[in-house]
Amino acid sequence: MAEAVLQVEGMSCNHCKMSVEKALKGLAGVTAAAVDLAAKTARVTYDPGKVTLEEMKRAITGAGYEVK
Ligand SMILES: [Cu+2]
Repeated sequence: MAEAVLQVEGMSCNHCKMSVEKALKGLAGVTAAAVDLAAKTARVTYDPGKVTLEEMKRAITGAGYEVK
């Protein structure tokens, strides 16, 4: 398992936090996703053999947020 911290822009409330976490957890290979609203980060635990950072970024962008 690997861990990554993504910088996510555009999250303003708890709903945003849940949307981003849900988008990440919907990816095969992501085992955990935790958003810190104040820090604007998403900490992701994932299997690098199953999912890439690019795919995570695309999932977040697809949910309507921006990854820095
Ligand atoms: Cu929101």
